[in-house]
Amino acid sequence: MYSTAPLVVLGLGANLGDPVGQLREAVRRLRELLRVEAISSLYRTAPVGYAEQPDFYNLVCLARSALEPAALLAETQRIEREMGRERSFRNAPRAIDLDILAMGDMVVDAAGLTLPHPRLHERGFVLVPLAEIAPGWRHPILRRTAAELLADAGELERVERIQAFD
Ligand code: A4P
Ligand code: MG
Repeated sequence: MYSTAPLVVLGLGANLGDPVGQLREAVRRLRELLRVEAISSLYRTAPVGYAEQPDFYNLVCLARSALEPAALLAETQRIEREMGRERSFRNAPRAIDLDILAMGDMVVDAAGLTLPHPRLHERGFVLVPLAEIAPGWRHPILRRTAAELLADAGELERVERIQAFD
C-alpha cells in the first residue's frame, strides 16, 4: 500500500548556473515521481572532496515511494540528465546531483547503487539538513539517529542555513 511505502531520504545539491533555481526544478520533478513529505531548509555549504569549486546549495527531502531502488535510481538519473548534468569527474561541480541517501531499512550493495549512501554520516551537507527535518531517523547499519550522527561527526565543512525552502 502506498501509505506504507518505505521512507526515502534524498540529498540534493547544486553549485553551477542558478543552483537555487535548479534545486526548485528538481524538487518539482521529484513531486511528480514520489510523495514528498518534508523538505529541509536551504543550506549553503563549502565543497567537500574537491575544494576549487563554488559553494554548493544543498537540501534533504523525505518522501514515500513504492518504486524499487533500481527503478528510483533510474528516475533520479533521468532527472539529472534532463536537467543538463554533465558527468566529468567525481566530486566535480554540477548543475544538479540527486543522491538516494536511504530507502527504509534497505541495505543494498550493487554495482550502481549503494544504500544507505556510504558517505552520508561524514557530511555536514547531509547531516545538518537531515537532523533538521528528521532528527530521529535511524541509520540502517550504524543504528544511530541523524541527531546522534551529527553530534558524533566531529569537525564538518561549513554549513550555513539560508532560508526555509518553500
Ligand atoms: N550510486 C551509488 N549509490 C548511489 C546512491 N545511493 N544514490 C552511483 C545515487 N547514486 C548512487 O554518482 C556516481 C555513481 O554513484 C552513479 O553512477 C550511481 O550509479 P554521480 O552522481 O555520477 O557522481 P558524484 O556525485 O560526483 O560521485 P559520488 O561518489 O556520488 O559523490 P557524492 O558522494 O554524491 O558527492 N560538497 C558539498 N558541499 N555539497 C555536495 O552536494 N557533493 C559531492 C558529490 C561532493 N562534494 C559536495 C557535494
Ligand atoms: Mg551523486
